[in-house]
Amino acid sequence: MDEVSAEVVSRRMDGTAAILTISNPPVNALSHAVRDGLMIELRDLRDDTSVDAVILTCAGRTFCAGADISEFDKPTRQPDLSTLIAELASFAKPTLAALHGTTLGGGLELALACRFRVAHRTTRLGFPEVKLGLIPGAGGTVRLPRLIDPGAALEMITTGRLINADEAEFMGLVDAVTDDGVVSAAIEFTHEALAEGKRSKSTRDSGRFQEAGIDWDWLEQEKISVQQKARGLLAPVKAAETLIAGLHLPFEEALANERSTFELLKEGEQSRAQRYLFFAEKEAAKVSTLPASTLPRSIETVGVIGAGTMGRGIAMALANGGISVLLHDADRDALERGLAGIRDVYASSVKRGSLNEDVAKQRVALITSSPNVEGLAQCDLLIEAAFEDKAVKRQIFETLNAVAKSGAIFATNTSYLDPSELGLLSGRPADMIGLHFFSPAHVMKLLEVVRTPSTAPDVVATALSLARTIGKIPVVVGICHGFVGNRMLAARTAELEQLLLEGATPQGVDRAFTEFGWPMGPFQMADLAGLDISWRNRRSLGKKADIADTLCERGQFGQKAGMGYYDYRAGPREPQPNAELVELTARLASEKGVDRRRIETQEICERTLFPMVNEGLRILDEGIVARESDIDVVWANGYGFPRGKGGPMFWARTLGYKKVAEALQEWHSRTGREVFRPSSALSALK
Ligand code: T1G
Repeated sequence: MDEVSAEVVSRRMDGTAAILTISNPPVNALSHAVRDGLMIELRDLRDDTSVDAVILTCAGRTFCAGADISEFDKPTRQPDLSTLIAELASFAKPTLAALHGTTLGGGLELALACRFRVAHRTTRLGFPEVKLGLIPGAGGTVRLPRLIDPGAALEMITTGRLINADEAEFMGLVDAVTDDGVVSAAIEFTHEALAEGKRSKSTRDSGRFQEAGIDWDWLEQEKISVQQKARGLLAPVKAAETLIAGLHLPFEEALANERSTFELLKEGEQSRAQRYLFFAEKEAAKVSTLPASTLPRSIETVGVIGAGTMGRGIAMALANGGISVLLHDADRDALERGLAGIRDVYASSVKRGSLNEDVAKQRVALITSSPNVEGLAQCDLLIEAAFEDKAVKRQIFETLNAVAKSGAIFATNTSYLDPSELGLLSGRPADMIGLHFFSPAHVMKLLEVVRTPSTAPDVVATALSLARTIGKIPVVVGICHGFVGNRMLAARTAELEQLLLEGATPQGVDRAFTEFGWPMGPFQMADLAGLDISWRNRRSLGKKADIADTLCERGQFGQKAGMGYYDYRAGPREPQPNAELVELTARLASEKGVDRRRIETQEICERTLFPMVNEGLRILDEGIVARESDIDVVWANGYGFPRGKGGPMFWARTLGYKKVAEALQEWHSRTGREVFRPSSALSALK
């Protein structure tokens, strides 16, 4: 055993049971040193007659959280995980995994190779590989459906959903759950297993899988459902196909089939993009300019000012993270509507089965309300989520300055206003920060943390700590109009009207976007959000958009009005072409002397996505973000940029910035429109 391996795997005896402890912080990833150390121990223990059982456990906060993702771009060093797992699975003497924390991916595969599994009640288990563009590659798709219901196995592996220990015990994935020390529980379980000659349900099967109870038709239906929801992502589909194929194959062939599919995906662009995003999200939460000694302030109670859509969503996001919330709105009716709306959201989650009823009650109980500002005096953080109007926000912060306790943090959820200005108006510029949530705020992962030049370091640290607590992915951004996401969204949107005038249709543009992998296209999104919001924004800035303005003047505000870019009179889920829009665009094109023609998908993507990449490079060049990858984190978590493409900047790099620059230069020469002028940053890159 080499020096490193000896450190990461240790052995102690408890009677005749050997306890192997892995210690590879922070998450006990199954890096080479761990695999090497375990293999040496197992080979030593295999024939040791003084040892009659082996228990695997981990030090620190979690059992193995998977393979070491950082090793995937390097040559695999032996023993690889499959070899180690085969060694463990072939042990004649009882083997047990003592689970705690987040037992994930390869860590769960290691546990599946053991005869038994004992878990602490707080353990969460899952196969998140599909989120990395992968499938389990060390037996997960083969052993799991042989241990638990194959349908449940397929759902776990194709969604990457984590389950808790009780659910795992119910499914037969773990054999015992304990509220005490998991190693001592495992030792006790070992003694029982040895005494009773307890046999586990074997996950091995030398012949074809002949389990009569399997509903093969249902599994095939589930696979089709996975394909329909995959939106171009390969991993979930391959996971379903591999799991089902593996049930028809002899065990070893099934393992080989799984491994070859895993290796193919690992080398593919989608997994590279998704693994890039995984690390980019971790990086985005690190702010190198914060002094190392900076500590976050304690946040016990948060005041949310404004009980509208955003205020309700923010209140729920905080309650979902276990934080007490005081929802304030001077308008009592608005406050009542806000609370009723929150209760409805939780009730529908419980009804859908996506939220436990007791948990929902706990979260609702965390949200109190008051129409009086005095109630905000004890809040540690006050988040303004009022109407997007400077005068309204100014009045709110002046009031907060009068009632809030010293050291309270002020945050604004503004999308476009300058938090620096609001900080000065509040009288507490050092305590002011922007916390830009994305609607629906209790669902969307992204949180743009807008740092002003006056924001104190510990206020930034507090925002990052809060994001982690409530399960948000923070990106620290500087100040410009629209910060990062909305500023680039404006660049992506700039050509949409011109495309309609030149002959494109909302359906054609939206189809180009969904074929690219977006959850929906820009016109569907506009109709869903409501055209009146951007109409009000345009008028406040003195800007015009002939087509959108005309639709709004006609009261065609989108889905909520039954008409927008689409006609929803047949039902919100059956949008039809808006015949009046067809007539309007043809008339406007004629008036403007615009020749109409068929516009292909590639042109639609170039004229919308290349300008947003160009704007992203300007944003990076201006220092609004610390890293190019921060921009990808914004777009993957706030705007649905397809994760299989890594984000706008990763995608553009994969295409080649030279190609992007040349295409923009061509469109700029052809049209003269500013949106196509290549930024100096882009020109420097090509
Ligand atoms: N490999 C390498 N580093 C990892 C890692 C991993 N699997 N998981 C976490 N880290 C790093 C992370 O980058 C961060 O580093 C630090 O650990 C703390 O993470 C063969 C192929 C476990 C729930 O996908 O979901 O097994 O920033 O801040 O919020 O079939 O990390 O401190 O330098 O996220 O408490 C499958 C991914 C791999 C799990 C903990 N496993 N990790 O969350 O801490 S593929 C995963 C997570 C696989 C097999 C397949 C979370 C966590 P740094 P953190 P956390």
